[in-house]
Amino acid sequence: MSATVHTFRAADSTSALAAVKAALGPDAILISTRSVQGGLFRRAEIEVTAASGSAMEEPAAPRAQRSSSGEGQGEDRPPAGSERGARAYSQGARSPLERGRPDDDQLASEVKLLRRSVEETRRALATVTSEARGGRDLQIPPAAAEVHAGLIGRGVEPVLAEELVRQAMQLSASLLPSSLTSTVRDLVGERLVPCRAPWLHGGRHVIALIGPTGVGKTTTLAKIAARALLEAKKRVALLTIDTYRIGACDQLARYGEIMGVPVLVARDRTELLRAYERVKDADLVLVDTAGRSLAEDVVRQADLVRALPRVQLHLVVSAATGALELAAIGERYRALQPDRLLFSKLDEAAGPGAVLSVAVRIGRPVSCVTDGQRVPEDLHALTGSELTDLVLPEQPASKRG
Ligand SMILES: Nc1nc2c(ncn2[C@@H]2O[C@H](COP(=O)(O)OP(=O)(O)OP(=O)(O)O)[C@@H](O)[C@H]2O)c(=O)[nH]1
Ligand SMILES: [Mg+2]
Repeated sequence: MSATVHTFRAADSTSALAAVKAALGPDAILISTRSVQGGLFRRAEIEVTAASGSAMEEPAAPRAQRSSSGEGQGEDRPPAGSERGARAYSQGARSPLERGRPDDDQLASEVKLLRRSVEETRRALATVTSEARGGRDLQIPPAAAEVHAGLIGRGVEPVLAEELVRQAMQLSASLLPSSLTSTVRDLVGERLVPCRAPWLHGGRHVIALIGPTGVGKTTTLAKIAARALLEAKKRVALLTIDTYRIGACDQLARYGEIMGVPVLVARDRTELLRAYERVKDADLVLVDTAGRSLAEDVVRQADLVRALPRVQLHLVVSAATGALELAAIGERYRALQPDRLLFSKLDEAAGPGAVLSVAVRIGRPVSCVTDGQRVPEDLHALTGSELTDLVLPEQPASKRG
C-alpha cells in the first residue's frame, strides 16, 4: 500500500471533504481533521489530512467505460463544496466491497468502519463550523484582546468596543498594546468632541436642558448659572417649563433666590415667549425642562423650547447609566436633534465609557460634565483627552510596549 498523504483546507467541513474526494477519490482515507485558528477576527478554517485509498482499490475503470455503465455521463464528481453533490457522490461511489471482493471480509468491514468514521467526522465538523459562524470563536491577538477587555471594563457597549478594536487593528501602526490603545483613543476622540463651556459663551446665549428623569438637569442648570455669574460675570436668567412635578418650580426658585437671579415659570408657548421677553437683558438664559418618560411628552417639551430664538438643546444623560440604557436613550432623543451633550453623575459611574453609546447616536459635541451634587463646584468643561479618558485611559508608562 503506497498511499500519499495530502492536506486540504476549506471554510467548512463539507467543502474540505468535497476537496478531498475531488482530489483523492471516493475511497480516500481520512487521517485527521482539525479546526485551524484564523487570523485577526477571522473565522477558523477546517483542515483535513487524508491519504489516497488507491492501494485498496481496484484499478480505476476508464471514463468511457464508467459512462456506458450509466453512472452519470462520465461526470460523476459533484461540484466542490456542494452539500447535496457531496452526499450524492459518496452514495454513488462504489466501495471495494460493492465492487465485489467477497473473499476479503476483513477489508470490507474496515472500509465500512472508515465510511462511518468519515460520516461522524463530517457531522462533528459541521457542528464546529456552525458554532464558528455564530461568532463564538472570534480570534484576536492578545494586545487587541487586552484593549477590548479594557473598553468593556470601562462600560463601553460591547458592539462599539469590538468596532473600535477592529478599526484600530486596521489603522494602527503596529499591534503593540500601546499603539492599539493610542489608535483606539484617537477613534474615541473623534466621537467625543468637546466644545466651549456654556458659562464661557460670548454674546447672548439661550440653553435648554433636556433629558431623562432625575439625571440632574435642574442641579446642573443651577451650577451653570452660578459659574456664569461668578466666573464670567454674566447676567443670568432662569426659565422653567417644568410644571409637571410638584416642587420642581420651588427647587429652581430656591436656587434663583440664593444666586439673586430671576426665575420665571411658563406653562405654554405664549407664557414662554413672554418670559423670554422679560429677560431680554440677560447674557445667558437657562431653561429647565421636566424629565418625562413618555416619548410624546418629551417631544412636546422639545417643541415648546424650540420656540425660543437660537436656543440650544443640551441633552443631559447620567454616566451612571448602563451602556444599553444609554444606547436606548440615544435612539429616543436623536429625533429631537439635540445640539450638545452633557454627561452628569460621573462620580457615580462605575463604567463611564458607557457615554460613548449616546455620543455615537447623537453625534454632537460635549459641553460639560458633572461629578457630584455640590453647586457649582462639581461642574467641569473637559478637554478632548479628558473625555477620551472616560472611555479608555492612556496606558501607564510601565505598560507601554
Ligand atoms: N452624585 C451625583 N448626584 C447628582 C449629580 N447631579 C445631580 N445629582 C443629584 O441627582 C438628583 C436629581 O437631580 P435633579 O437636578 O433634580 O435632576 P433632574 O434631572 O432635574 O430631575 P427631574 O426634573 O425630576 O427629571 C439630586 O439629588 C441631585 O443632587 C451629580 O453629578 N452627581
Ligand atoms: Mg428637574
